[in-house]
Amino acid sequence: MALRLAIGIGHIARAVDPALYVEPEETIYWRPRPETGGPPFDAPRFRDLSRAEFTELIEDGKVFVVPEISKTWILKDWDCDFFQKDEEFKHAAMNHQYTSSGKEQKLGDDWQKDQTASGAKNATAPQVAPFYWGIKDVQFERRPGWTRKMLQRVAKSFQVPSFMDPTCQDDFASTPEFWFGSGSAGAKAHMDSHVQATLSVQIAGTKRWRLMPLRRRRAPFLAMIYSDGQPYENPEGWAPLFDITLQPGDGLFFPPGMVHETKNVGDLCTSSVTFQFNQPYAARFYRSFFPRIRFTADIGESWALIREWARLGMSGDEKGKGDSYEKARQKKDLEKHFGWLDKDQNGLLTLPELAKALHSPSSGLAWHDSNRDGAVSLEEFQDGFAFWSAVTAEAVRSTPKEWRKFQLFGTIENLEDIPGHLSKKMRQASFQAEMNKSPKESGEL
Ligand SMILES: O=C(O)CCC(=O)C(=O)O
Ligand SMILES: [Fe+2]
Repeated sequence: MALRLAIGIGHIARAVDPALYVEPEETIYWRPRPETGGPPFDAPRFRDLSRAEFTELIEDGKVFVVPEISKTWILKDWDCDFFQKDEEFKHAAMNHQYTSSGKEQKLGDDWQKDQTASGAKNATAPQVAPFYWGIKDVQFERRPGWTRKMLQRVAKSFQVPSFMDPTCQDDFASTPEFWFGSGSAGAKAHMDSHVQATLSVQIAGTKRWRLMPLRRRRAPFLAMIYSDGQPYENPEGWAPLFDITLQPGDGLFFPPGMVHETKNVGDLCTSSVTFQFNQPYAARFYRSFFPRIRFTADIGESWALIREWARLGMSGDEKGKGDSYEKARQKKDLEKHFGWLDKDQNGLLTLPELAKALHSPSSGLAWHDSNRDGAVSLEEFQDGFAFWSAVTAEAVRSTPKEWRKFQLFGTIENLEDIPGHLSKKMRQASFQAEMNKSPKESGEL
């Protein structure tokens, strides 16, 4: 460790050597305004966002509410009674979360008074199980009463706000899921695996959301730690950073990697819809918090995406093994690749130049553009690449040998497919490894 530190000091002006890098303080990064007191925070509310302001907020992974987002939408009137009585939708099956009764519940059934326990082992958590209609999945699976026409109807019932990229229309149209519940129903704290930012629009009733970003890690995890209800039981505890109450018409935006819990407030049956969107990605958030992102299996689907951004599409290291910071920084391939991308040879990579190598050029730009001047210099590329490479190498190196293969691309499609007994062993080993790290070491990777 001493050696790495000494090497690092040569580059102290660029605190990107993972051995020295400190992730942002959560309470400072996400506080709505500099003068805001301690957490939990309410979300800032924005009524007149420009496209540029919205892009910056999402790329940074910020949490915010846009009131009256659904003012002109057809679905703004789709409350619980609507779904129960609608001639088309009432035939569709939905899920009763956290229950395994096997009984197929239909939207048209008499479900609104159901108060089945959620089983949450936490006094402040939602104690009643909500209902979930994930009609987005009609694209991939058959369920009783589901038709593609239903999804098409949903697609015609919203409008992508003017501050969002028009391509989000297709994203919204392919990702909607509806949530319902009465009494103190709600979703137990969990993190979803998707890599995009999320928008939840409150349709009817009042709902309380509590959010906690994924936590800093001292050891890599290959087993999930943020599935439904699990955050209540992790050693780090459940410490929400945000506590937000949504009224009908409110749209809540939050980044990937955010643990969230919901709970109805009041007597009305709540109805809401959730969407994901691909433009933009939270690329600056991923860069700032990459050590914990790369050490947390729950957000593992982002690793391949980030690999492409960090490498600016450069081939090589297909398995994603990474390298030491110094070695990665000095790689000759970087200059070659940079020169190939830099069409006008002015020493700076701009969006159009990145478009030839990346699926999401703006994300590649956001990952590397530390000085936010809208272009990537060779030095920024070297820094952003070496940072990715070294954090990646550290995740692999500090994983017990027998499980290292799971850190590499191509070994297993989905970390969720690791068998339960092995997963449990891995989780215990990772928590143990964290406990064994001295506080002195914890500031480093
Ligand atoms: O709306 C809810 O109650 C839960 C939503 C949720 O978990 C999600 O949108 O990912
Ligand atoms: Fe969720």
